[in-house]
Amino acid sequence: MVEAALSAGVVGRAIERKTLDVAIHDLRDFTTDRHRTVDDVPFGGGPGMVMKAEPIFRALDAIEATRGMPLTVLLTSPQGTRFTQGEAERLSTLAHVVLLCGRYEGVDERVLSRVDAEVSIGDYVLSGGELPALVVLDTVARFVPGVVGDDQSVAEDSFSRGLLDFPHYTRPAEVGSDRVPDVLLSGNHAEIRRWRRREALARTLDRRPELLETAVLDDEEHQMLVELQKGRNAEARNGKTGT
Ligand code: JD8
Repeated sequence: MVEAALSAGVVGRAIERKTLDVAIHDLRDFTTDRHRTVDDVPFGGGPGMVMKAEPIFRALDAIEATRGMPLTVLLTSPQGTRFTQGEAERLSTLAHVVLLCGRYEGVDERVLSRVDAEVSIGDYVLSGGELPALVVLDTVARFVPGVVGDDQSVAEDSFSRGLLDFPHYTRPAEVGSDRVPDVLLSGNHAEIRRWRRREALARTLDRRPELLETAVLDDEEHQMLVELQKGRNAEARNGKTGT
């Protein structure tokens, strides 16, 4: 599952080019019994199985020995603190990060003695930590210089600015009767930039208003936001009175 995901796309190509160094480790390779057992029944009883601590400790020891310190260990878990764009940027500056993925009901609590942080990608239940680990890796990798072809586009990525993205269009200029906004065909790049900033603000106000509390806006964007809010308030009033 992890190998397949890492062979594709921007991150896959960065690994091929050696811009990113990613290794996958199978916890079963760090077991000592004939059945390569990584899980066991929970103390105290109950349904499901728990990941054993020792294979995880042996795997971390081996990674430390072969790849060296300093090493930051993250455990993907529904109990983790929410993984964000800001956290991804911070992780991208670290020399070496281990993403520990569990399965079953989770890992033996004593594994946490070797874990620097528990991260969750969101409030929904997945069946294991591999998809979250891939999400974290993909997001962090984009901040590593050279992974994304255009550094400019990383800096402008919508969540790095704290806003939703503006609408995108490509050819043809007309699909049925649905036309691309004239401004995008105008060749007026100052106008296009202004339109995109206003659209990004309008969408954020409409769909994710809480993002505006922490978004970094310049004076012109603040002014745009004030105008958009006036427009919305007017609409709300007219809605009430039926005008
Ligand atoms: C790691 C095992 C499955 C979780 C019983 C289903 C992250 N945002 C997230 N949602 N789910 C996970 C996640 C789920 C995991 C493991 C991460 C290891 N499971 C368990 C508890 C309930 N099963 C996650 N990050």
